[in-house]
Amino acid sequence: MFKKIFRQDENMINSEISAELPLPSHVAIIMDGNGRWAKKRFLPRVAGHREGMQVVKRMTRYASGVGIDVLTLYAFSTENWKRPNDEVDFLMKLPGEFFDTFIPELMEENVRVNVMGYKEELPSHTLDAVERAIEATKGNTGLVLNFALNYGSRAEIVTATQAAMRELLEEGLTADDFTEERLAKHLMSAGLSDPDLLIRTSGELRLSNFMLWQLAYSEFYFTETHWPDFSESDFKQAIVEYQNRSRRFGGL
Ligand code: V07
Repeated sequence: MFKKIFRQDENMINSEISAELPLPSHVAIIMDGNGRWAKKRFLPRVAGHREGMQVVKRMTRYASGVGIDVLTLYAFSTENWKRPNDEVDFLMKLPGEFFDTFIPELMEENVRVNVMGYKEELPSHTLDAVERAIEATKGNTGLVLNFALNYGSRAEIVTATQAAMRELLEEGLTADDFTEERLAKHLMSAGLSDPDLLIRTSGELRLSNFMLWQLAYSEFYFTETHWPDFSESDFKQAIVEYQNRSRRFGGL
């Protein structure tokens, strides 16, 4: 009896993405475990971050190929400034490195880069690279590759609420006119659909201040795999699991 259940799980791992069942249109990923991956190999943490960026490139290719519309990646949280200076400095160089090594392929694959987060607080060389990536790809119409960079969800909700309140006052309205729609249109994700699927790697089962509003109805998928080890087959497994849930709970 247990054997049968085990076989079923095994089949799921090996199964393919279904063309009949809906794909997640928007996938968000908390790319955790770069430091742990490096530690296991007696490498400095930054080696994990560098490897992690290569995985970003591969998963961008994969998501684009599968036909996902939006891929949101949590690259740097507002809490990450507390890390050692040299690690933060290294991380702030990654957008530039990403731009230099990946823009031709992004153009070829018709990928549009978007960044949500408090960009003003980034070092100018980082902001520069981010703006160049956005500018270079702004005409592309395929996958939206959305980086959360210096992003924190509670701060985002507070800022959006302030903007919505200002709007209410200007229109001579009252607190009772405040609605979900009025708030949502001031979030940094305005214009993007809410994520259908959230993936978090490396075993932590927390949201860590990531897209609290936008993830209200999303499916959550957790894996023990550290981000630098995350592969196309892991991504596929998450999508297949999403499709199986949507089949079991179809229409809800
Ligand atoms: C970062 C690599 C992925 C693993 C998680 C942390 C380290 C890509 C970017 C990036 C951001 C904006 C942009 C282009 C690329 C990035 C940071 C860290 C800070 F426009 N990867 N990656 N930014 N890591």
